[in-house]
Amino acid sequence: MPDQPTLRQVLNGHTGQVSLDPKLVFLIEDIATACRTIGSRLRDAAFEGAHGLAGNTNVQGEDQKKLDLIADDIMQRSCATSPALAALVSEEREDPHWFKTPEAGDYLLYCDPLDGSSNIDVNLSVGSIFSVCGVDRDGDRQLLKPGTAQCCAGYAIYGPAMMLVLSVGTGVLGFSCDYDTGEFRLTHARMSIPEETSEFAINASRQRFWDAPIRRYVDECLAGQEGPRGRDFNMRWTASMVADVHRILMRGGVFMYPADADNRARGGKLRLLYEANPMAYLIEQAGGAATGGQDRILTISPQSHHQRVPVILGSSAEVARLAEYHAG
Ligand code: P6P
Repeated sequence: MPDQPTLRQVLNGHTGQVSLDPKLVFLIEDIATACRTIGSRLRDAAFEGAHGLAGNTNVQGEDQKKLDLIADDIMQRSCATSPALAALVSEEREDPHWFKTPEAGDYLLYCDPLDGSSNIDVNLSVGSIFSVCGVDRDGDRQLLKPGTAQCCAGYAIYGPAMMLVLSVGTGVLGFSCDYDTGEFRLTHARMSIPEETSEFAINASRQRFWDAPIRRYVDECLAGQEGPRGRDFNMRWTASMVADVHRILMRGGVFMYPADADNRARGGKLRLLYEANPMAYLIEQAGGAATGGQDRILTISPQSHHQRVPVILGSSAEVARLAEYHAG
């Protein structure tokens, strides 16, 4: 029987790592319950005929998988009764879902209920991403907050093991699911990113669209020991941001989904409120850095709920090098 502290014990301050508003503890536990349920639905999907397309598209114009909608419904139902949750912004919903008036709720939840869903039907890692901000006391319905306003961010990764990785501003905590009891237990007490790395992640099939700074960075990595970097590099691309970010939190690396000639008119590929901001928050809490190429992601002032942004994040020395190339 594992004896590591449970999520509830950590959130209630038993390990001395966090001290939280009890209403935020309730919300994080409700999010964890949703992720646990999503994880079990993914495991049973083949038996429930839940694979494949739902037959419609989301606000992004992307084909929705059946499990995208199932995960969104689970997240909404699990958090609907959370005592302090005012509103939910979801990748799968065009408009925010208000549970309570801003006066009656304390927190706002932004989520990508099932990230990387193109991996589901081929049984590769996917995840759920979440971000929490406080409600403005003046009661306005302002949901467009910069990443610096987050009070909690994290993800669940549905891989060989199901994990919940989160931060409330005091470092990054990793919890593994004990399938016998369903408890999330603290197995990674302080996740941190090495400053240096020899591993990069980018969708190389987009090379023809890249700007010069990205092309230069990747070419130098590929040149290996004989090149300007003087060492060999490894490349990974999982088509699941959660899986790539988790690998970087575990062993370092740099993840790039930059603006390019093809996506620049749309603002980039990844969504600011429920992908870039929560992941940038985690990466910075783990000692890394996160930019759109040069400027810090967390300071971007959102203009719309589903705004897309370029993302470069990971080991700080590599992110700084890429910023230098962009400046040059
Ligand atoms: P591509 C998944 O759809 C996602 O939003 C991220 O999880 C992932 O990093 C990226 O898109 C993959 O994009 O162009 O490689 O399919």
